[in-house]
Amino acid sequence: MSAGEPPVKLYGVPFSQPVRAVMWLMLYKGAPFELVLTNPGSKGDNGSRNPAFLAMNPAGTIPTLQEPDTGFVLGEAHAIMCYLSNKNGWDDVYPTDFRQRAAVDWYLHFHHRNVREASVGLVAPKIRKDLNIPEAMQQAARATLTNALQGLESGWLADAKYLTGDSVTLADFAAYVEIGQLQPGFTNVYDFGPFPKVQQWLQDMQQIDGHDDVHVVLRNLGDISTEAPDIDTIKNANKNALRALKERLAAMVG
Ligand SMILES: N[C@@H](CCC(=O)N[C@@H](CS)C(=O)NCC(=O)O)C(=O)O
Repeated sequence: MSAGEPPVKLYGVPFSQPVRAVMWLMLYKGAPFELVLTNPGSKGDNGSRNPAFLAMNPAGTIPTLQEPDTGFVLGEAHAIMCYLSNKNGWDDVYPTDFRQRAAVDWYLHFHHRNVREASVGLVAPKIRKDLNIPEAMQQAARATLTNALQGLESGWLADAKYLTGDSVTLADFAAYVEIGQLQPGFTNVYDFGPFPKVQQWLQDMQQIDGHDDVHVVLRNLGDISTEAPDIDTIKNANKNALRALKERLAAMVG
């Protein structure tokens, strides 16, 4: 962001994995933003399926980015992260060397029907009961996730600290918000025992600036492995997450 530019608006909620990926990137890079609370799937005033929101993003999903000065709107977390990196010259997380960049893009494309299944199979069924995700779909999603983790263990992370090499990139932020949410300490709904390299990567990612700020929501939600959280726990997790975020953003601009 250049001096004098108003902070971008980011539509979303801290519970959303792809929203967390974008927020984490922005905190990591010290780029201020305004989080515009938008309830995923709701047709209400602040909902992502409200006609006003659909006019902005026809897919009706969060995150959505809007630049107040230019009116430019963009959906899809990975498109948003690439755009911000291009615009701001964040070449460390989205390298300009075309092969290194392609390696990041490779993971970002792979993510959608593979690692993203973590939410469909393990987290959403407990938190978003309204989605009524069929048991067969949950099982298929869990199997897909396990295959993807095997790919990370024996491929992407076999000889590298991060997914595409020795330094953190957009690929890591995107992957962690899905995989990391399953850890003990957060929802605790997956056994990472067979994946030591993935476990080490998870630990390394916890050291990346901004991790704690965007994960307050999961820290507060706690272990959901045996029982789905009640509505008060969900509300409090959200409230505390927003407070933490507000504090971090205030410290950044102040
Ligand atoms: N591929 C999209 C996925 C976005 C997505 O699924 N967002 C969910 C919240 S985590 C959402 O907005 N759901 C509302 C809906 O589909 O109605 C991205 O990465 O941005």
